[in-house]
Amino acid sequence: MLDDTIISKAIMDRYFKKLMEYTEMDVAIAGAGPAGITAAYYLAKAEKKVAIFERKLSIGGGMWGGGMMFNEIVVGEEGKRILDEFGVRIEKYDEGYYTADSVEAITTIASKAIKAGARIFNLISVEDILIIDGKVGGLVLNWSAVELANLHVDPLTIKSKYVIEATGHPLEVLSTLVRKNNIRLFTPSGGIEGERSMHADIGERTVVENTKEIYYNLYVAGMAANAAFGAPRMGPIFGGMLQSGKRVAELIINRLEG
Ligand code: 48H
Repeated sequence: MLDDTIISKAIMDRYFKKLMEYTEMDVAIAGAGPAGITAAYYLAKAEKKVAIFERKLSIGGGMWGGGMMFNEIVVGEEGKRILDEFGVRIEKYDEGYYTADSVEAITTIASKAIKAGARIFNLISVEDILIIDGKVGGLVLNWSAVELANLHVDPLTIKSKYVIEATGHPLEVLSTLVRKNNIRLFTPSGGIEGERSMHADIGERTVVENTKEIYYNLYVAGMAANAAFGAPRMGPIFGGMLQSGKRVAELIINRLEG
């Protein structure tokens, strides 16, 4: 006969063991969209200890919805190479334009990241950032339910050598960092430059260029990178998100191993 309390104990035991293991790590990522998950995959593949904290019940950010809820995504040549590496099926649409089923894309990328050793903690919101000696040193976390219910419950903190801000358009981690601390970011104005209107070609290119360290030990990736550095959005072409995730992983691996 099944014992109900063994089921409860198994979940609590296993979950808290998992969470305890990730109180300190190499890289903590805010946001499990395509950029954050791709970054986690490449970091885990390089045997770095990495976890993603995602506010929502579901992972995948804006990728599920393709464009206007049509669940197909478009990628260019470089995005195609990354999707090939993940084993996502793609179809050529035109010269330099490829499509993939957005559900297949995000589930496959997430599965590869987790199997490579990355951990994803869903239902946890990043509400603040840990600063140690003037540098980013980790994330301040709370249950998303606490945030949603607007309860007065204090958060918990984890430490990481590097943090990746991959929360997409709203740029939540960076906005909090700027709002609460009198600091200058590594941007031209020293502040958040802000996202510009649509231009797929420029947006796709700049999202990779803008993937970099924006404050000591804090990197921006994905849509957050363009929002931070004042570059355009690019619509439902997702190759730049994948390239940005790969790029941020490479930059941090070099720092960790350099
Ligand atoms: C924990 C959080 C918090 C928080 C947010 O929006 P995303 O999909 O981000 P990217 O950069 O991987 O991909 C962007 C892409 O989806 C997109 O929007 C594009 C290409 N837009 C172009 C256009 O023109 O519109 O994922 C971010 C994730 C989401 O799952 C959020 O729930 C999560 O971050 N998140 N998680 N703590 N404070 N804030």
